[in-house]
Amino acid sequence: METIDIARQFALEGEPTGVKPLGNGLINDTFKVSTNGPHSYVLQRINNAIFQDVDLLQHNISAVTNHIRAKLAAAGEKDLDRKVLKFLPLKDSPKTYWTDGKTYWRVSLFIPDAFTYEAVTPEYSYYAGKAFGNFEAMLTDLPEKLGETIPDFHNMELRARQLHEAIEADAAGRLARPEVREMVDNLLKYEDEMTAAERLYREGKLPKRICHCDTKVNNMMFDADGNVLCVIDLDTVMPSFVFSDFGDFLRTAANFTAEDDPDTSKVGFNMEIFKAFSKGYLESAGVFLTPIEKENLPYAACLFPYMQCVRFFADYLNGDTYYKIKYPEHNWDRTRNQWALFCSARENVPAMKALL
Ligand code: GN1
Ligand code: MG
Repeated sequence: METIDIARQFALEGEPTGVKPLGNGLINDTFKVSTNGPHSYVLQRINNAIFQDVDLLQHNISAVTNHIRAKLAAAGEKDLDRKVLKFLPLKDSPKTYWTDGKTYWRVSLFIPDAFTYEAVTPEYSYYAGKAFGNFEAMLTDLPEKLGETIPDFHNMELRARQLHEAIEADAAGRLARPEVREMVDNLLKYEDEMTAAERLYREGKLPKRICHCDTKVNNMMFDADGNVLCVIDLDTVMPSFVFSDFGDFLRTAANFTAEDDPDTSKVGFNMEIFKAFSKGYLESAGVFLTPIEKENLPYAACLFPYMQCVRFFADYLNGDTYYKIKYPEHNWDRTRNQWALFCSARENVPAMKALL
């Protein structure tokens, strides 16, 4: 079926008139649908090889967006459709996704005059920190239990195991190159240090909370004046350590360059962004964070470059089966980039501790 006909399965206002690609996510395929009605829409093909339980996925997303919408409405917010995503039901059912048995699709309202950025200033980072902290705060009293849309998504022990399996299999024969082997040695050296969160959790010292788990800088929408509108890309909202949201924002926003820049001399951890983001985050999340969570925020800033490095590298060794790539060595460039970022973040830990 053509994408425009898939859009027609949803309860749109008006008729769809055109479909064109939107955004640059590494997992789902996203399109903008224009119509002859008052709104445009976002049509997304859900990658169901990765999100295998689409029913659970959409249930989570509805629970989260309805809860936030109700809170904002109660607080007197007027611009609700720009402050929280709104997913549409099908024409003939309350379900918020459509499937032909092979592919899975959903539609949300397109938010007009909204912008996402691949890089932000300290000022924007401060607002983003506040907004992500707020997002977590609003979900602390979510009545429904959320399932894990990707089980153990940010579990570093699992990610390390997957790396060991990828090394063992060397499916694409990429371990033959000395610099690739060297990356294995680099990563294994820090495995113990980086799996500290899972140990703290088992000892009962670290809680799981509902987190966004994909707080890449480009998942925050701003209006034309730089005010935060809302958080997008809600597929991975699930119980996790708060380190996920703190760490993944900094992994993308505090890097001096993009996560896949092959020139690693441009990579580095920007402490100005760290300072501004932490300030915003602690202003909104500080009220519910425990001392252990706060103490470990510098660890989180190192953990996410490390975990992403492990994930990109495992995918590279597996022959590029998970992330979309634009050229054959893309995952290798991402790996080197995230390794350089991890090293830079680690050097800055004393400065981070001093700031916090
Ligand atoms: C993926 O879909 P996107 O591009 O927002 C990935 C994240 C990674 C990110 C790396 C479900 O996010 O975990 O951090 O790529 N999402 C999933 O850029 O694996
Ligand atoms: Mg995204």
